Amino acid sequence: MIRNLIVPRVLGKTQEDLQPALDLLRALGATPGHEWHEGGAHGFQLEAPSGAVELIAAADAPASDMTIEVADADAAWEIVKQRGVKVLREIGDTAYGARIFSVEVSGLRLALITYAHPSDQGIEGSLQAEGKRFAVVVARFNSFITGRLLDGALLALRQAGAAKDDITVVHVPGSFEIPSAARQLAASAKYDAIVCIGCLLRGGTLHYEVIANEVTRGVGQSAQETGVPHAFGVLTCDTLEQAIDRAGLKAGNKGYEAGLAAVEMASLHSNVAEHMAGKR
Ligand code: DLZ
Repeated sequence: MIRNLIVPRVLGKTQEDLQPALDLLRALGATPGHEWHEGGAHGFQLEAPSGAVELIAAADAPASDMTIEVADADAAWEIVKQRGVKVLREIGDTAYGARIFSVEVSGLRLALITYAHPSDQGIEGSLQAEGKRFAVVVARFNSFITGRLLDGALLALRQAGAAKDDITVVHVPGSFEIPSAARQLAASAKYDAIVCIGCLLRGGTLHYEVIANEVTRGVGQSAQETGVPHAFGVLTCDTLEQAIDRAGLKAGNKGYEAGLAAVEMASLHSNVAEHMAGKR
């Protein structure tokens, strides 16, 4: 039975040919998935929270190779403009109430669409991190894994537009120490979101359960009591192999996902505050 629908697009012969499209899609929030490099050929899968293949019967062929639904087309438009990507169609409204624009990158024609104005669907955060400040708390224990998670988190924050100087990385000995450092940072009121990164490997001891419970509870408590969003990028794995898989070597990088979650929650936090103040 079908497990995944993969639509391959050949964008050139070298990695440089596809790099602009890869960079843009990552900047828009696509999660890096499986990638391969063999005999001078390269493949990069990009994942999204959901995907669909649309089969169309119509007199006119669609003017794009791929349609990407985004939470906020205007925010995506800003990202595209900042990167100087070739615009095929300026942003505008459709007859069916959507916001849409299209661009061409690496020869790929992309249509970006938001089906209804966000205010019609409720309040959402966007993946725009400009002007927002982040702290990343990372455990040194199992640093082979946490280093990769940290790289993923920093990549997500930077791709979303966070300035280098607006990101503070704090190192702690192990996952058990994450909540207290996260709490101190959150309480300083200097950060819009905190990203927590660690790796717990079961190893057959009770200690694992104790630390796993404590770090989860402590991070949640810090978020609730300070009101500052905390993204949870702490892996709890039975084996090192599982941790390697989740640290970007095979299927995704949980640090990257936590970075994106922090960006979205920082944005959501502002949007909800604006809504409460009657501005939205
Ligand atoms: C002690 C310990 C153990 C057994 N396992 C892990 C682990 O898998 N991942 C992790 O991040 N930290 C571990 N630690 C260290 C504790 O988190 C903590 O740093 C020490 O108990 C000192 O307080």
